[in-house]
Amino acid sequence: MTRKDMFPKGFLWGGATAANQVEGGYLEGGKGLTTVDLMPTGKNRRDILLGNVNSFTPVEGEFYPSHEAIDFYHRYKEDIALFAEMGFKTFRLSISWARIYPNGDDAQPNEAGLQFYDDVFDELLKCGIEPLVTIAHFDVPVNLVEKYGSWKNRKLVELFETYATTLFTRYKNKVKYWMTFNEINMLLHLPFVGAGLAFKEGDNKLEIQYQAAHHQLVASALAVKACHEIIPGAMIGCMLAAGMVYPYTCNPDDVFAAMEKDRSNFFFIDVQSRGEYPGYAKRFFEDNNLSIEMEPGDEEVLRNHPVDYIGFSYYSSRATSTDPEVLKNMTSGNVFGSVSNPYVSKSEWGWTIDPKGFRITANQLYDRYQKPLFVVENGLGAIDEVTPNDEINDDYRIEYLREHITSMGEAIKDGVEILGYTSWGPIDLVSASTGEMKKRYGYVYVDRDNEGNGTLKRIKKKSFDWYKNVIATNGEEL
Ligand code: BGP
Repeated sequence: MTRKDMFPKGFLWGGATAANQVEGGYLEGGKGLTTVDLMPTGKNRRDILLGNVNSFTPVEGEFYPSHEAIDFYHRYKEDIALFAEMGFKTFRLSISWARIYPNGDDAQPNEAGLQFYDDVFDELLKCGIEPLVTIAHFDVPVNLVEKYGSWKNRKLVELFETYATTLFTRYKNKVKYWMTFNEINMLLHLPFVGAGLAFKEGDNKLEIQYQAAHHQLVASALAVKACHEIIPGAMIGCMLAAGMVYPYTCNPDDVFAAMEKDRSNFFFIDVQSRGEYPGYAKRFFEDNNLSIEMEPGDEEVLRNHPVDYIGFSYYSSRATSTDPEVLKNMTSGNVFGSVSNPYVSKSEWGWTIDPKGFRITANQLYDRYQKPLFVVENGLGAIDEVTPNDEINDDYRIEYLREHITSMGEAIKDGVEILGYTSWGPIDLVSASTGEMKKRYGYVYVDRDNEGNGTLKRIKKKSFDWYKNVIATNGEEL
């Protein structure tokens, strides 16, 4: 398929990862334990992600996939060479807070951790790949959870500001594109993942979540401020787990319910981009008797330091209804439960596949914020088979990506400004929701299974050459 001039010159094609899902080396180079290091595979995982955490050290008999992940910590040169071969213009990675501040509240940063990312950035820049850095992608140093209760405590704002400032100062000559919190709305859905929140019996969970949200929002604005002060010309964005919520019918009750669901996600970006709490959020706090502590000066910080661009992930659209019968028929979609939509298909993990929804979502975000967007995650998690000749014929992945990239191109034609596209997991990595390895997103296969067996060998899939050509033709050939 050929598409002429759909993507602007300089469009940033690439791939996206997160420290905890690729690095491994979980206690190497002075790194401290993070929340993700306590998330096992298997039946106990879900409960922990939701914030029911019984142990702040790894438990004997459990398997923790982040501890070794795909060993990017030792193999980053080999992996970056593969990204360079595909022609990546950018590579999205996150920095592990606990590599820089092992306990989160140390007086001095850990030089070995800082040096590791210096080395990674140097390797990327040597290959002509622009780093795109997420400051916090689902990991909080465990010490901060135990000592302060993580993001529910105001103290985290100051500690995060110190951490972010350390990064800007150290990497100011190497990194121009930044993002504060990955999928900031995740803290409402998987609180231990999004904000390191571990609950006790009797806790008012909703209030704690929104208190943590307020702290992250202020911390994010302070990071924007510091970034602009320290790195002139840098761009720093927010990051939303996006995906429009469709009303199941045109019954106004369904339409309103869908709008409310959308707003529960937009809430974060409304604050980060428009710089103030929206009226509907104030009403929500009142209706639910939530009292959120804010300090004098917070409003001003939020107002004065909005983000430069809107980063978002898109995997699926969602749907909702007010009809109890319809609500019985649910499906997943990146932990956002959704009513099953009869007009679209689903992945092997039940995630809705809706390329048109991508165009709709991009338009919706641009209409709302009028700021450049950056698609920083999109992709298909699927089971891959390796043939005896070491081939992986992942046509299903190519098809998913082709349709989504086409839809993104349509959004650009609609007038939406998009800076770039980094598909999720250009190399197979650990799944955030399930901890599995067999849920694969990569153009590059990694020989490792759910139990941690395998040689970690990298093998190019069929999609590798396909994506290489997409980049080489700037999206003209899909
Ligand atoms: C997003 C996260 C990523 C990533 C992706 C795919 O929510 O930002 O970290 O994992 O989803 O999800 P999963 O790994 O559960 O398939």
